[in-house]
Amino acid sequence: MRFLHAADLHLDSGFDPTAGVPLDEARAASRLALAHLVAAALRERVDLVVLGGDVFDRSRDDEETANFWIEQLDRLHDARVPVVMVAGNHDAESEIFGQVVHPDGVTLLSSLEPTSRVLDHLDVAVVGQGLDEAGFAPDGGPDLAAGFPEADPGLFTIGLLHTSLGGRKGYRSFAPTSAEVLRARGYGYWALGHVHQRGVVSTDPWIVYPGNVQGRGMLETGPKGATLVTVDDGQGREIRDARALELDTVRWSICDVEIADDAANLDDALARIEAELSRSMVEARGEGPFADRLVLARVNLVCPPRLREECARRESELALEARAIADRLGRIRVERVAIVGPSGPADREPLDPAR
Ligand SMILES: [Mn+2]
Repeated sequence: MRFLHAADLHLDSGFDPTAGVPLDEARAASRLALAHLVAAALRERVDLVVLGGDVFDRSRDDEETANFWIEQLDRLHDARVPVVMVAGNHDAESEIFGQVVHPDGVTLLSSLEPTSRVLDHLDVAVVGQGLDEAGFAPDGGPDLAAGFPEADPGLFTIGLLHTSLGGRKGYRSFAPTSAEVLRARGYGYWALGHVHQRGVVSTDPWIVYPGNVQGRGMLETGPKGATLVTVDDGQGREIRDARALELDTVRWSICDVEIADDAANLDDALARIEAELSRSMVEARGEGPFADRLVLARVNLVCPPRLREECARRESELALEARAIADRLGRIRVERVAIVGPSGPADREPLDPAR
């Protein structure tokens, strides 16, 4: 049995406006990521897709967003791939999300109480509860997972929850809980959503944040996509593999370019910028439709104190030169050149109200 776990699609969300990417291009990226998610489900012949919330993005969604969403679900429906999902905090705030009539085979689990969708042909149960207004209390509302039923020993059970667990820097608290509470349910896999950074919280049982499908700014750098999970069909129903798929079409990247302590001046900075930009392009390269993925790079120029003055004086000139280098290299753009001290930028993960 194979299933695809994704979350935080934030359909039609824009990018960080300071990046200078036109809004329609940014919206196109979030839609393409969903199209790629569906294509991956079909290509990998998965038996099930589970979505951990924040499909919609509240601020920008409209009827067009809903139409695109349904179109993509129809592709899964036509291939008889069931979808089970819960509402995230952004879905809960979205007016249009509540009005969507989902195609057959798509189950939106209740936000009022924990419910299950049993897939008899797979011997699988998906148990979950979405977020609603109660989750918007300052403390993130109740521990929803604590109220989930214990696993049916005859089924492989997947828990579905949009949560910040014990709290996560940069994220609002929702459905707070702990790995211990999740473990006590006896499920085979916990499909979480909300934290945009991919992470495996535990492998006993598997508790996974797949991360968002498309990064939206410099707080969301690196590969983005979904998690493809393979479960042994024999006794024990062990998880054989939980693999990250890269599905993003625009890759956010931070390039640290260090200027040597003993450098006489900034003359070799440009060569180093070019090397770093090339490296991040190679890192972002994928296969097929991802071969020419666009990279949006921030260059952090790490300047020794002795050269800070020269760095500051030449900041805009360096930015122009870095942009010219990027143009020459190909599918990469420089969002900004920032002069930082040897200790690096102060804080890369402030609270992002867009999450
Ligand atoms: Mn969220």
